Amino acid sequence: MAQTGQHPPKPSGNGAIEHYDAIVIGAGVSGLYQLYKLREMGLSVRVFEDAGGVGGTWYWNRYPGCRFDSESETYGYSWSEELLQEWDWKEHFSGQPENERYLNFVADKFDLRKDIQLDSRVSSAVYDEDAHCWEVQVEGGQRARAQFLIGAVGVLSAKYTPPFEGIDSFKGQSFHTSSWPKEKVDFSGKRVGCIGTGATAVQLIPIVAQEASHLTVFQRTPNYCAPLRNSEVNPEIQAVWKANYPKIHKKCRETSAGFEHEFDPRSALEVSEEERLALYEELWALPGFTKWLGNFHDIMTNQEANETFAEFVRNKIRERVHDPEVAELLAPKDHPFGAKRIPLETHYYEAYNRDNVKLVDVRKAPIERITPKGVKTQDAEYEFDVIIYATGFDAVSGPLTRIDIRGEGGQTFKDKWANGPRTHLGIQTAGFPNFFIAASTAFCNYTVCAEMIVEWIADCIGYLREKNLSSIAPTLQAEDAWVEHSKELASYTLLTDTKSWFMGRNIPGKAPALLLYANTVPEYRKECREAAANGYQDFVLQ
Ligand code: NA7
Repeated sequence: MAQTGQHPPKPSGNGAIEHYDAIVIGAGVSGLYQLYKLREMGLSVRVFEDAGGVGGTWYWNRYPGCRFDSESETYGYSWSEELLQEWDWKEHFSGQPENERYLNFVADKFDLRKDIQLDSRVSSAVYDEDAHCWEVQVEGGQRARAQFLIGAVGVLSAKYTPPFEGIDSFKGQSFHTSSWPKEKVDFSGKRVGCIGTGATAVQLIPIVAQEASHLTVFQRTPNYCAPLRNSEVNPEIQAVWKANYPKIHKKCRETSAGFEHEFDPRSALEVSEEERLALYEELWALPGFTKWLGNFHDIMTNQEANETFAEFVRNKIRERVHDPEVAELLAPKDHPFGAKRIPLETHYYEAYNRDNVKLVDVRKAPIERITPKGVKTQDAEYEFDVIIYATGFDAVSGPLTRIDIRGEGGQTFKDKWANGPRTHLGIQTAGFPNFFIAASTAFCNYTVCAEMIVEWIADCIGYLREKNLSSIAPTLQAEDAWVEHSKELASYTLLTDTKSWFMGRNIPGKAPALLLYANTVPEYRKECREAAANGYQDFVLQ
């Protein structure tokens, strides 16, 4: 698709300070909508985007097999009926190229490009307490000021590569899945090593296995992967979606996690084993996250209930993987089902039945170093032409703490969040007035909560302008209460003891804290709505 608008050029950096009403960092799902909303309200807005194009996650993650594991019709924006009617999703779980095209289509349709400066990484943002505004510095020296600063930097955008010794010595090609090149990587005839078995690797492994001469997968922790069951969207389905979008979106706003699936109100332990297994088989045959989010409600809160499904999944793995030893290695036993993000897969387990695929257990013999030829574990050395790092992200806080953000009294955002996120509503943090985080940090179908947050921010800015107020930030008491409330909700789940990006435990040295908000979507929406409806009582307004 040819893009129709022009992006503003990046200035040399020696010019005068530019002034806007609002600066948005990031042109992904949240940033594009935030720009649209604020511009509709008459604000002058500048978006600074690190990448060479719009799309955020869907720009960067170009690795083979990258796709939604949300149903396409629920992930697309809900806020423009015209857009909904014009866009045709091709697959039930749309792939990266189509998702990137979609976000480019949105940028063109709403003439967003003229306010989005690409290749522009924000290095710092400093609050000017006298002027109640933010001064932003872009790498290269450009400076811009605005009353409002919105971090629309996503939750999984700061890639993580383990600091393996010798990592730069490797003579072959190496790629992190989240900064994959635009040009197709040709694996044919190549020996490939893939480090990691998270949701990303699970999408990529079956495809690379087909192309490469040999693939070695380095697994530290196996995951409970469930079948995606993707398919093409036929014209009849497309028509049904187009006739029913308001209903679809309403449903997503009413369910616990922002999908069309809803938990079964029964306990897994109150039904007979026969009934339980019948539901598990039924869920297993369905596409998407039904196996997680359509399951018995206590799967996520009761260890015993969880174990009934965990064992069901292990048995599915054992059925599909021919070599019993490999099957046991792939069957998770050290954490509950759903305590880590469930990867949705297509022919993942079958990849291990191929002669050209080898699974290496790096829990038993960890990776010691990267060598010029490949990967050295404690008990062997593997030679590769290509190494793929599918090693994840410094989630949620990483994208923000990598920017030098300074609030009142010169305090740094990095220090403020040193022991985990500190916000009120996940949107604002005390001592950083007029700074908003436009990213969905709820356990939620991303766009569903992101849209709500973007709208909350726009309404809040509208309120300040209407009342002629210059700044807003939550009180410390409100923030403390939110942090405690979030911790309490987390304590009712099975998430907190597992080593996952949900808890920040995938990053050595990062303080463990549940990085996502463990409430239901309707409850979270209610909390946000009430915080505004009561005249922002929990906030300091100046
Ligand atoms: P994840 O889910 O964080 O997975 C990263 C993988 O990398 C995981 O298997 C890790 O093993 C592995 N890893 C990380 N460091 C090492 C070292 N040092 N040695 C061996 N293996 C290592 O990231 P993804 O990109 O797959 O998915 C992130 C989210 O993106 C996903 O949840 C979706 O929401 C989209 P570990 O499990 O830590 O033992």
